[in-house]
This record gives sequence, structure tokens and C-alpha cells, in this order.
Amino acid sequence: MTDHSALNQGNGGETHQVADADHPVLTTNHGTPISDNQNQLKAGARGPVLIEDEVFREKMNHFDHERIPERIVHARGSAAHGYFECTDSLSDITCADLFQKKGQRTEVFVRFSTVAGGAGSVDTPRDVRGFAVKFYTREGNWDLVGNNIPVFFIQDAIKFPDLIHAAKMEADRGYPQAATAHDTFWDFISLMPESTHMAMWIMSDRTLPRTFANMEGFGIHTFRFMNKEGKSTFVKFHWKPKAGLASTIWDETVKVAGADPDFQRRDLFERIGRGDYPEWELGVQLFDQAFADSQPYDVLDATKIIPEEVLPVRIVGRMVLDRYPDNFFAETEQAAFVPSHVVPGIGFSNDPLLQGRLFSYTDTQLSRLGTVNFHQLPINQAKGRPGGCPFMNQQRDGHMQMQVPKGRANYEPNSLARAGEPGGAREDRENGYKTYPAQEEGEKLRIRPESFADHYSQARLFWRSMDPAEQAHIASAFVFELSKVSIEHIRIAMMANLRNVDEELATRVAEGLAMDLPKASPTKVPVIDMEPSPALRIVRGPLEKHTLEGRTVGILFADGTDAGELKAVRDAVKKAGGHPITIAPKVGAVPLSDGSRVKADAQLFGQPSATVDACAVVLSAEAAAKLAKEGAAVQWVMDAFGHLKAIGHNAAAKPLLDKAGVEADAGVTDLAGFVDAAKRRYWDREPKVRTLA
Ligand code: HDE
Repeated sequence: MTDHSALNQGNGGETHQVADADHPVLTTNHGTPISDNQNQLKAGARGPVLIEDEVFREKMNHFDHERIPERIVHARGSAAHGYFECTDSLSDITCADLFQKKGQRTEVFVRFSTVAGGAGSVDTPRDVRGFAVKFYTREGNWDLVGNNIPVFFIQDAIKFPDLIHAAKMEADRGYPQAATAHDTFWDFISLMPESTHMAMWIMSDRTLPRTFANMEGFGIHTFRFMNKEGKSTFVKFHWKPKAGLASTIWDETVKVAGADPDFQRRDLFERIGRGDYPEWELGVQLFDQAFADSQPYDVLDATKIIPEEVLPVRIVGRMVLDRYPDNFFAETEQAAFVPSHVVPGIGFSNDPLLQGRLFSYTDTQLSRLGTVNFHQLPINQAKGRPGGCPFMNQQRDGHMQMQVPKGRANYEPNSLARAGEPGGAREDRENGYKTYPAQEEGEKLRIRPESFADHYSQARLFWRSMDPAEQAHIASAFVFELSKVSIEHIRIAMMANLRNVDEELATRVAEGLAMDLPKASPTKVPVIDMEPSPALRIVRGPLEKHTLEGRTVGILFADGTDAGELKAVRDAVKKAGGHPITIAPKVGAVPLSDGSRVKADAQLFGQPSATVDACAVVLSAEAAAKLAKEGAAVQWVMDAFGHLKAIGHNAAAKPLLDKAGVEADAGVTDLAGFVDAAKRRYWDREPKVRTLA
């Protein structure tokens, strides 16, 4: 008989790693030490496996249940930890703890997301981005769950399931994933004129942000601040990116999606890793009822903005994201953002979209995280309260209860303290959360107020506020999306709505689709010409920043590149705050002019120029001639030009640029002028490189 005792004692695997000083003993979930993590328990070396093998069963059982339902919307997301710092006290306006003192810091956890795609979809579809901030204040968690666009598609929450069903992949065919360019989405939009303003935003460059750090964020709804005296002030929240607003060209976005589906997640991870912490200013628009009454629209209507030119944004804080999560699932996936989670000093308005959200988010966590105890997960704990996480109440039990409450005080009131037992927590009439005692009365009605009836004036305002380059992008995006609509009457209905926005826009889109303009759709109220708001622009707007700070520069080099030139470009980029990425046909060890050999950060095929913000080409004459015959190299340069990026090059690289059709302009420079040129995009080049609507 063979002696199998050695195998049964746990040394039967090829990868033979055992516990030692660096590695603790492996155990089952209930703590039993494991002797063999390589083999199932079998009857004989080649025999059948045995069901009594708890080590195997437990491991596989746990694995089988690793996934939880993904978020019904905003499933694809990336997050980071950081802090909020109050820079201007709002103590006269709100008693919210985090706004009391200049310099006061509050921990935050922020998750950015796309809306329509599944958890595994690409980072860069044309889509709204979620911008959800959890503030761990000393008086509990406040979730400011916003987007990177200041308006929304619909006015009433009851339409949300319809909107999302129409936007997500079509029910019968299961596609498209993370894309609005399809029948059902535009069918819904064309039939819901209130969504026209948001449709303008999603066709704009706002839905193609370069990175998360280059986006604005908005709370969208009108909220309330309340101060100690109980006085209420209406407030709208704005996040302004320190890195400036920056977006991609559509062609570039499509190529980024192919080259790196995790582009924005990777950027967040790497940016934090190298200390380029994403940062935003928090701004507020504060107003009272008299201001609200004086506006040509209703401040309770989430399809409307208050232009910054009408009501300036007051900066009251800054937020820095300086720590990537340790574990994606435990933190990013299990984070539960709930807009109804507010803290003393912050309240709601009657916006019917906001009011519907106050129900939906807790409800969705129950299905997604599976228990009323989701607040006990580390990422969701109210850890800002003094003493760690002392939520105190008489709620008990439920799935996945992590706490072991002592004593009998699971009800209130009780008099147990008088008998020497712990009596549990009690309300705080003075400092506990107080709802603003707004006066309300009215008939019970399912009705939309007349003040919500204007669906086009702000869509027009948006169009007329844009830079000509952005207008061309918007018109072209409509052409692209509507050309993917296969049912003709949907396209016609959408065009009929666009005529109410702006005749020029409608004409350009119709020409791009080679269709006749239909009659404008009827409007309930006249469309007003509002004063344009330049603050809404990205291109040549107040937040377009000419800088290399936090941006990436691809440096294409190859065998024989001049060592001094390569070093000089890298150093100059770093000095200007940029992040150089050297790219070569082979990554291993590239021989330079001085005989030295250097490794490249990335390989030419793997790092298309679409993935960097500016491009330098530093080649020997031989390499330039060789690369001019290499499709990937020609495309690299051609895309850099086509995506309106700066291209710095040495003289020897010229043949490659010529082959790629690069024409001289302010963005095409020698290496000496490159770093300055690399701080921006060249919008004037665009008409030379593509036909836009
Ligand atoms: Fe959401 N939304 N939403 N939404 N939303 C969710 O909650 C919902 C809306 C936003 O990173 C869900 O936890 C309704 C506006 C973000 O985890 C769900 C309505 C704005 C995130 C939900 C809206 C948002 C969500 C899905 C119409 C900007 C991701 C998973 C009344 C102000 C949060 C979840 C994260 C997520 C419902 C409209 C932003 C189903 C009913 C407007 C950033 O509860």
C-alpha cells in the first residue's frame, strides 16, 4: 500500500508555500487552520472528491457569492478618500458643522461614475458623470450626491424609471451598452420636451471629460441651509476643479475607450499615487424666496440653472482627494450614497425630483447591499462623530448585524438607568436635527406647476453661451446620435424640438443628416431669449486652464534618439508640473545616441496618443524614416494633430510628421517651444482636420 500520510498533511501542491514569519497561518472563515490549499479532499490520489471537504466547500461557496447586484444606475464608478476644508465660514447662514470655522477639515469619500453602463463598461462613453460626496461630519454623514452637469432630464421623479429604461441597453437585444445613440433613448427624449435642456448638455463636451479631476460637480437641486436661529436660505452647490475643465474630442474619446477602458479610473489611481491630488473648490449660490420669485423660471425645477452671471457662486471650501481606496469592493462598491442623509443645518426644497430621490436611495441600498444594516459597513459608518462611530439608537438586529448591544434598553422611553442599568440614548431637543418648518397647504393633486412649463429657453441659453468650437461639437454630436436612430419619426420629432432651441442649430443638424426640417413642435409658453452665460463654456471659458500641471505628455522616441534631447524634454515637462510618459516601439532597453540604453514607460501600440494630453516626437533620422512606414507611429502623430494637441519635435522627426499630414501651426513647435505650447489645445486647427456640422 502507498503511504499518503505526507499528502494528507498538506504538502501535496506544486506551489508549495507555507506559513512563516512573513505569512500568517491560513484558516477557514471560522478559524480552523488549513494544511493544504492546493488539493481537494479525495478518496485516493486519483479518486472521487469527498463532500465532507469543508475547506473546499467553504472557499467555493464564498466565491460563488462574491458579486452583489450592481447599482441600477451609476454602476461603473471609481472613488477616493480625502478631506474638505472650510475656507469661508457660513456660520451665519447654516449651523452645519463642516461650514462653521475657516480651516476646519472634514473627511470625505467621493465616487465618480457614468450612468448608463454596467459595472464593467468603459470609463469614457458619452454620458453624464456622477459626482457623489460623502462628508463624515461630526454630526453625522452628509451625502451630496450630484452630477457633472447642473440640470437633469426630468422634472418629476416618477419619470426616472422610464428615463433609465429608455437610456440603458434595449430590452430585447441587450445593446447598446453605455450609449445614448439608439432608438429608445431618443424616442423618450423627443417625447419629453422638458429633457431638451439636458439633451443640449449631454451632446456637449461636458459628457466627454478628460479625467475626473477635470470636471465640475453640481448638487443640481435647490437645497436649504438653516442657521441656529432657524432662518432658512436656499442654496445650490457647485464644485470647481482646480485642474480646470478639460474634455476630449469625440474621435479621441472613442480611441481612448479602445486603448484603455479604465482610462479615468487609472488616471485617478495614478494621479493620487504621484501626488497630483485632484482638488475642487466648493461654491454656493445663496438666495431667498424674494430672489426665487423674481426669476423667469422655478428654482424647484431641476431642468433649470441659475446663471452664475445672475447669482455669483461664493467659494466656501476646498476638497482634496489624497488617498485611493485600499479595497475596491469594500469601499467603492459598498459605499452607499443617500441624498436624504443630511446633517443639522442642511435641508431640502420641494423640488419633486429631489423629493423622489429621498425615497429611492435607501430603497436601492436594501436591494444592493441586502440589509438595513448597510450603515455598519466601514465605508458607510458615521465615523466623523467624536469617539469613532457612535450611532446610538434602539434599532436592533437585522441581516448582518455587526454590533453586540449590551443590556435591555432596546426601547425608549425607559427608566432602566434608575435601576442602575444602561438606559440608552435620548433625543437632543436643542442640537438635534430640525426640519425647516415650511408652511405647506394645498389640494392633493397629480399636477405639474405652470412655472415648470418653459422647456426651451434655457436650452437656447446654453447653445448661445457656447464657444463656436463647442457649438460645432454639439451639432455634430446630434448628427452622430440621431443618425444611429433607425426609426425615422423619432428623428423628425427630435428635430421638431430642436427648432424651438435655435434655428441655426436645427438647420446645421438637419444638413448633417441630409433631412428636411420639420415644423417646430408646439410650445406651451413662448421661448425667451436670455442673456448668454459665458460661465457655461469649457472652450475659452473661465475654467479652461492653460497648464501642464497634472497633465500627461507622451514622448515618442526610438533607437538612436539623442540622449540629451530626450532628457531635456522629460525634465522640462516635469519642471512644468506635467507627467512625462516615454513611448517607444519596444519597451525593454532602447539604445540612445550616446550608447546608453533606457527603458520606455510604454509601448507604441499600447499607448496611443489619445491617452496623453500633449505629444513630443524625439527621433533619429533613421528611426523617423523607419517609423514613417509604421502604421502605429503615423497614427500616433496623426491623432495628436487631429485631437488638437501640441506636438513638439526635433528636426530629424520631421519625415514622420510629414507622413502624418501635420501642418505648421502654433501648436506644432520645436522642442524648445514645446512645454509652453503643450499647456493647451488648438481649437482653431479643428476645421482643418475634420468636417463638423
Ligand atoms: Fe440618482 N440614483 N436618481 N441621480 N444618482 C442612484 O442609488 C435616482 C439623480 C446620482 O456613486 C441610485 O445608490 C432617482 C440626479 C449619483 O453610488 C438610485 C432619481 C442626480 C449616483 C438613484 C435620480 C443623481 C446615483 C442607484 C430621480 C444628480 C451614484 C445606486 C428622482 C443630482 C451614487 C444608488 C454612487 C445613484 C435614483 C436622479 C446622481 C437608484 C429616483 C438628479 C451620483 O437610488
